[in-house]
Amino acid sequence: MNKTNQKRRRLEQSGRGFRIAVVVSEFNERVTEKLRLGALQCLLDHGVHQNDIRTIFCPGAFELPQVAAKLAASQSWDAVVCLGAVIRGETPHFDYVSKETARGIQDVAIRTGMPIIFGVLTTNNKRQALARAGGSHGNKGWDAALTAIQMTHLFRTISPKKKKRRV
Ligand code: INI
Repeated sequence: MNKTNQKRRRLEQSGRGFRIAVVVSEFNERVTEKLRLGALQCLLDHGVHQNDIRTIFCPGAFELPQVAAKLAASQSWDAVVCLGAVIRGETPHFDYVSKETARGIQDVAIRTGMPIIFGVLTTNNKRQALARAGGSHGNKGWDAALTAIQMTHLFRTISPKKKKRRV
């Protein structure tokens, strides 16, 4: 499968009117740029207006939760999509970065009650990462953006905006 004939999961639900922030780690940029493009395409394909999408770049995956926390605090977004690629090297560094990134992102999500989506690849090598960034295993950036739309719908179902009571 390549970029053009990939089967992509889609939603019936639209993302029209949703405001979505996408945070992209620049470490392993060759991979994360492809994740970014996948996420952007998914949002546009689901009706999110390009003016309602903001992309922010950060140095590495470890910084993703910090940026997500700032964005959540601004209360300007329905969801934040975090994109990164942590690739195993020769030292235990991979374990610290990958675990703390995952923990940090979930921490922000639970603490803020906002959908903060984990679109971070954690792979043994660059080949595996590229396969998941628009290659034979799909595009996890696309999947993360889809999850953001799903979670925004879900949260609106759980906590609908209160209607004004008539007097
Ligand atoms: N950051 C990544 O996003 N991916 C990696 O594979 C990676 N490795 O392997 O080192 C990485 N390290 C940098 C880290 O995310 C921080 O930017 C850095 O430690 C400064 O806080």
